[in-house]
Amino acid sequence: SNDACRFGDSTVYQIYVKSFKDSNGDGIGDLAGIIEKLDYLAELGIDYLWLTPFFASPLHDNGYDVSDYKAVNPLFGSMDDFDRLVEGASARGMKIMLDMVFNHTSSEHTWFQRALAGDARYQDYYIFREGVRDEPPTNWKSKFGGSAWEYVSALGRWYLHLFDVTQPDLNWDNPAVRAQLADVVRYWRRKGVSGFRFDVVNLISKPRVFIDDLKGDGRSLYTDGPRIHEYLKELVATAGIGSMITVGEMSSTSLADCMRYTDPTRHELSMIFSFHHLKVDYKDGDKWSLMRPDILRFRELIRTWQLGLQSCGGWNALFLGNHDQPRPVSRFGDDKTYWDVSAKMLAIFMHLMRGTPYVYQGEEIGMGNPGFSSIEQYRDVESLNYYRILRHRGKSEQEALAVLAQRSRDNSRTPMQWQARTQAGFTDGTPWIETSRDAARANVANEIVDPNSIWSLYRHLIELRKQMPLIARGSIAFLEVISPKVIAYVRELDSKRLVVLSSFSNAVEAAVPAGEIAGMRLLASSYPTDPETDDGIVVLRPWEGAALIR
Ligand code: TEU
Ligand code: CA
Repeated sequence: SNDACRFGDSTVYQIYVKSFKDSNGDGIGDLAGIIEKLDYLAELGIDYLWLTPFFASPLHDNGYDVSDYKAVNPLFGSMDDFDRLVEGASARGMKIMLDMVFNHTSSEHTWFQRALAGDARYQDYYIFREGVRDEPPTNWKSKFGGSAWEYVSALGRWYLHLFDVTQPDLNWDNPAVRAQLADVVRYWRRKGVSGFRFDVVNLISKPRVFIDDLKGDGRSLYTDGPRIHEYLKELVATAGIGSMITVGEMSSTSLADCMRYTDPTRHELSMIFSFHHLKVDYKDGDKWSLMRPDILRFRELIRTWQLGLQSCGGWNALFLGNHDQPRPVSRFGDDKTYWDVSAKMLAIFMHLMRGTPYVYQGEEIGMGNPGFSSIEQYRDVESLNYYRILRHRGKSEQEALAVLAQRSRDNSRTPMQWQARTQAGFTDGTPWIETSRDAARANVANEIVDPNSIWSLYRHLIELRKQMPLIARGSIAFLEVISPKVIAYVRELDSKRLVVLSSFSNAVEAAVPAGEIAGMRLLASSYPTDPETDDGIVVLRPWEGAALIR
């Protein structure tokens, strides 16, 4: 079935609050800064703003370590700022989505502090195991490096942290925990929030018994766990958010589970983020081993997930980047010779698929990786940990830095580039992380006035989705292609047909028989002219992305 998701004509914009706009010169983006830019976001045509966590936090993981779910971190502003933001967005027809980090809290959360002080009730909020030092309960690894267990000598117990040691995992098998978290969602819903993103939500249901993972780091034992579907359904029902936009971040998930998460008849979530299509440049599955993206695999994963979720009426969140990923134009495009052409191809490819597109701040102006070359430039806990691990594994300083320059999460966390001036117009002070040097070519001020800019194409694509039911709710199928560097898909609704051709190549590539696009009109392209044909074959120019309609 092609049942339309209620959010098929919407586009979400992800704001990494710390790096979007600083209003008071302390070098840290804030809520008041977002308010200053609401007109900008409305002009781009955005429907939902997803804000990364701005709650009380010691910021060991930039806010994904929450110490009070109902308080605003004073570094980012006040509750009053938040209320003004909701109002200002609503006055411009935009809605707010918040990021709920419910797999873990900060170790500074009062629940964890009470647990550490010996309160049994709060110890049951987390995952503590009796044991002796040097013998962790299992061999599981933290996603940020090292063991997933930390020993607390005073208690003679270990606690589980799938992320940083300052991010203890919550015990969702405790009904009191589930009630507390549903209460947090209700709190923000009452404050005028219209949707939610749930951080690593498929990791919340841990196995009944904790055993060693003989083949890996533990993820096969705790991912999409035994009661995950039950817990999601319960959370959505008790928080009363079943009609809202909800997106689950699904770490190392399976298609079968994502079909269940988004099948509308199951009342779990409206859509999911999965990451398999982004791991196609991990050599042997290792994020820290470099390889060029394998486009054949990428195509196969996109196809499988698009068709899989279509088959059950489920729904994909469409994205190529976020605050944890390198910049798409540097990773899947060519940020040097074909900078704007390849950024435009990626935009067309992503925006016209079946799903709801998510634009990560700066993507709409083609921001690339900043090319950091010294460890002092990095801020992210994961990058700093892995720098040490890579050095320990015998990599030279230069080699370790070359890996970080491609893989660090800080690649996408540099300040948003508003203008071609000092600190790209992000702050009047010193930013918390260095501004990229590509602000001269990639910035809002220049692109917003140029009808041929990357930005103008994003605006066009966002508008098309609202105007054309074919894009919002048409079916999708994939065409056979000649070159392994080309992806071709077709959207159909009633008698309308849209063909999207995307070339992930620096060279000229043969795509499909010319008959596939005969008599069609160009709707969007990374080049100013129609695709060329040669001897009955559509031949794409370097990084050509073309959408044709009939
Ligand atoms: O990320 C979850 C996650 O597993 C990753 O994308 C993570 O960045 C990757 O595994 C590292 O290689 C979410 C948030 O988006 C991220 O910013 C947080 O750090 C993480 O959860 C913990 O809350
Ligand atoms: Ca600030």
